[in-house]
Amino acid sequence: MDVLVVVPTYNERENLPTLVSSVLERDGYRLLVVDDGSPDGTGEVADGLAARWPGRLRVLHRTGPRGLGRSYVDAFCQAVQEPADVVCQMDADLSHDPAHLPALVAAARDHDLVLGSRYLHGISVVNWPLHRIALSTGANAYIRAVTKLPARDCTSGFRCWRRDALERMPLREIMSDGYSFQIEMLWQAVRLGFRVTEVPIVFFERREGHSKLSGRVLSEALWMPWRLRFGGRKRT
Ligand SMILES: Nc1nc2c(ncn2[C@@H]2O[C@H](COP(=O)(O)OP(=O)(O)OP(=O)(O)O)[C@@H](O)[C@H]2O)c(=O)[nH]1
Ligand SMILES: [Mg+2]
Repeated sequence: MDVLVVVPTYNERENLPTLVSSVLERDGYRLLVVDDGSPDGTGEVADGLAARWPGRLRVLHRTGPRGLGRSYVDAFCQAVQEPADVVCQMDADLSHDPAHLPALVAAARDHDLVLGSRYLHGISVVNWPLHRIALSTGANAYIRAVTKLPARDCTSGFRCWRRDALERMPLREIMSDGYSFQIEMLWQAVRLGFRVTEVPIVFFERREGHSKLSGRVLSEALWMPWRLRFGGRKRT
C-alpha cells in the first residue's frame, strides 16, 4: 500500500524531526506537513527535513487565518490528488505513535475510515492529568449522546482514510475549524455510509511544546454536535 501521512503543525519545531524519521523509516510511506506559519520556525524546520527526504516529504505552507480544520481541508484536497492508496492523519506532538500506523493501514483494506481509538479497551492514555481524561471521555460520551455516532473515540486525530473515500467527502463544506473538525468529518463519513472501524492506540501526552486547546475550540466542540444533529450548513 502507498501511504500518505498528513501532519498539521503549529509551533512543533522540537517534535517534528523525531516524528518525520519515525514515519519515513517505513517503506511506502510519504508525508505531507501542513504548517500554519508557525512563529517558532516549524515551517523552516520542515523545509530542511524535506531537503533530507527528497520525494518523501512535502510541506504545505499556509498563509492567512490559521486553523486546524482549514489546514486539514487544504491538505486533504491536495492529498486526494496524489497516487496514494490511503491517507493517514496524525498530530505532530508525538502523542500519536507511528508504530500504530501499520495497524490502521491494515484495517483500511476493508474499511473506508479507521479511527485510532484511546477508549476501545478501557482508557489508554499515558501521562494525562485526571482532568484531561475526564474532559476527553466526558466529551466523547456527550458527542455520542447528541449525535448517536457509533465510535468510542469520536475526537481522535489519529486516523486512516482510503483515498477514494476521502475523495468523496464534501471537504469544502466542512464547518468546523478547530477540534470539532474530527467530529464533523466522522459525522459526514457515517452519513455517506462509509465503513468505519476503530483500532486501539496508546496516546501519550506531549512532552515538548504547548497544547493549542483553547476555550473557543472547546465551545465549538460543545455546540457542533447539536448543529450537526439539526443540520446547520453555514461555515464558521
Ligand atoms: N496547521 C495547523 N496545525 C495546528 C493548529 N492548531 C494545532 N495544530 C496541530 O494540530 C495537532 C494537534 O494540536 P494540539 O495542540 O496537540 O491539540 P490536542 O492534541 O488536541 O491537545 P493536547 O492533547 O493538549 O496536545 C498538533 O500537531 C498541532 O501542532 C493550527 O491552527 N494549524
Ligand atoms: Mg496534542
